[in-house]
Amino acid sequence: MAPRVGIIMGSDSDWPTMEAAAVALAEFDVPFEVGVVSAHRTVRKMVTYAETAADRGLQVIITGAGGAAHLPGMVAALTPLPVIGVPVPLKHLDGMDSLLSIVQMPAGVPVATVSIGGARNAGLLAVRILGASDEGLRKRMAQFQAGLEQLVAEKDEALRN
Ligand code: RP5
Repeated sequence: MAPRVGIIMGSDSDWPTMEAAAVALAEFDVPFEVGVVSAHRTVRKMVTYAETAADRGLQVIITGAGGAAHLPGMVAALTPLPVIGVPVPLKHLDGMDSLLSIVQMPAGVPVATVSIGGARNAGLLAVRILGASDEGLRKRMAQFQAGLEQLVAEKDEALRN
């Protein structure tokens, strides 16, 4: 199946954080591709990736980067597709540098920024975006949400017994 979501990250060192996005997409059987694309070390690759993504059939791009995390914003500037940004926490500054580098975009160039290290939510958000025009996925997301509610009810019950 052709990938509908692209997961890219600035370095292979981001993968332990970003893997959760892939896991979430796999749970919903959404085909995806994964790659390392750096805004600083592989500038031309980044431009080509972002500029060709829509024509290649991608519908959402999940981007993760740490530190001076310019990848999400640059990709958003180069593609009309929705871009989700994952601030990857590094050794210093607890990921605040990554978050602030990604979240404060200028008007006109949105990046849907999730929490520091929040790659699972990035995957789930991509499913929701696809689900807006895919009834099957939308129903599965509703079931997933019902499952969360059920889980909390069971934990609540267990606490009181
Ligand atoms: C960023 O620099 C990457 O996204 C990564 O989070 C960080 C460090 O990269 P490495 O030095 O581990 O390759 O561009």
